[in-house]
Amino acid sequence: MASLFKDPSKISVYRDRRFPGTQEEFDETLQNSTTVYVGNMSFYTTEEQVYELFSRAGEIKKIIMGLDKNTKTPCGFCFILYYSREDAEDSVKYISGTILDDRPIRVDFDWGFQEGRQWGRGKSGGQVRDEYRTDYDPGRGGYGKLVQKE
Ligand code: GTA
Repeated sequence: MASLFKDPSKISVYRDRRFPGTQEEFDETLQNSTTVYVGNMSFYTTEEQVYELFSRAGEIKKIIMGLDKNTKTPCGFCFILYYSREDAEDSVKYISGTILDDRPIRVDFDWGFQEGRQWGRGKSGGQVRDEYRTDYDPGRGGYGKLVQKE
């Protein structure tokens, strides 16, 4: 069956500022990658829960939990490395938007895990977008980090 993800411009809206290559190289890497990124996770979701849900799309090689660089605790995202491209595509197609720990999670293709990418890049140590949040989100430590500082 033809892949649903032939058009690289539609494959992911996220562009990692730290990818060491051109846009063309980034797009090509995404087309072939067997790694996915999972966002909007609860801080309390465990690696075991992630394994249980994501192994429905295929055999998992490795899970890397995203961590706050100061506290070293989960900060709401992770990377999942599959063995096969087809399983990674199924994960994006069927698991993205489903509910994990009462939250709709987002599954996105990723260019590949590198040491260092597990850490939140926000000034506070967590994820960047978490700092700008103005809502109260109990699954993510209450208010966003910038609001908490006010
Ligand atoms: N494959 O969607 C993704 C994705 N995200 C969101 C993060 N990662 C992702 N990977 C894929 N798809 O390894 C990866 C990163 C890194 C790890 C942690 O997760 O590659 P991060 O979330 O802490 O930081 O990364 P990231 O990704 O660099 O920041 P983000 O959230 O995209 O923000 C980008 C820029 O927009 C920043 O300059 C920030 O200042 C600005 N920004 C973000 N949100 C807001 C907002 N609400 N208001 C104003 N500015 C904002």
